[in-house]
Amino acid sequence: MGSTALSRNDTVFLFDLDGTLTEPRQTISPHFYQYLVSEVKNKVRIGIVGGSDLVKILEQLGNGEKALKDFDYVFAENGLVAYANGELKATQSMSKAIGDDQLQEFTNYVLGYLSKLKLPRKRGNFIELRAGMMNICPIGRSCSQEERIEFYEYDKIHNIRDKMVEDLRQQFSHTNLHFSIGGQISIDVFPKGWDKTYSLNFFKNVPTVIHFFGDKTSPGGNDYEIFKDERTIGHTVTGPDNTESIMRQLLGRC
Ligand code: M1P
Repeated sequence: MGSTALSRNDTVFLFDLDGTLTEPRQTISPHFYQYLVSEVKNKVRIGIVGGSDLVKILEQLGNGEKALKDFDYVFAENGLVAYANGELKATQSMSKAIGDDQLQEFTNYVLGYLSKLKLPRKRGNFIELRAGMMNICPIGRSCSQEERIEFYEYDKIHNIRDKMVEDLRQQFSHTNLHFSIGGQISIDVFPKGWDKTYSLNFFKNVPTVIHFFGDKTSPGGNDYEIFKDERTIGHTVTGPDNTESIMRQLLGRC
C-alpha cells in the first residue's frame, strides 16, 4: 500500500505498547517517539491501546501528560479509559459492572489462591483494582526489574499464570469475567467484551480504516481479539524495530 492510500481523514494506526512500541514495561526510545508524533502523525492518526493503566502508559511514553496531546488517542486499560486529543472522553468501572458482591467473592478467592502459591520470591501489591479491570500479580507488582525477569523465566517453565487462569475460568465459569495474560508477570481480569476491541467502539460512527499493531496476537494473548477483529487490519510485530519497519512500508518509505 503506497502513501497516497493513507490519510489522517480516514486512517488510524493503533498500537499496543509493551513489545510493540517499547520493550516490556520500558520507556519508548526518544527517536521512535519523535518519528511517531511528527512523521507518522502527519500522514495518519495515531493511537495507543494498552492493557496497562494510564499512569504506567504515560510513564512508558516518557513525556508526561504531553503524550495525551501528541497522540490522537490514548486508550488505557484496553480503552476503558479513553482520551482523544488530550481530553478524557469515557471511563468504565469494573466494580459497577460486576457489582461489589461478585467483586468481593472473586477477590477473596484470588487472595486464597495466591496464599497457597510457593514461588522463588514474593513482593507486594498482588492485586491492583484499576478503573475497568483487575490485575493479578503472583510475585507482586512491587518487584524489581530483575525479580520481574526472574518470575517471567520461572513462569515459562512452571506455567504459574496459565494454571491460575485455567483454575479461575473453571471457578468463575458462571460469571461474565474474562481472563487474559497480558504482560510478563500478571493476569488481567475484566468483564467479557472489555478486551482491546472495546477501544474500537470509539470509531463506530465514522468510517475509519484501522491498522492495529501488536505482539501478543495469538489466541490467549491480549492483542488477539483486536488483531482478528474484522474492523481492523492486524499486523503482528516482534518488537519496536519491526513495528517501525512495517509502518515505513505502509507509509511508502522503506
Ligand atoms: O503489556 C500490557 C500489560 O502490561 C502489564 O503487564 P505485566 O506487568 O504483567 O508485564 C500490566 O499493566 C498488564 O495489565 C498489561 O496488560
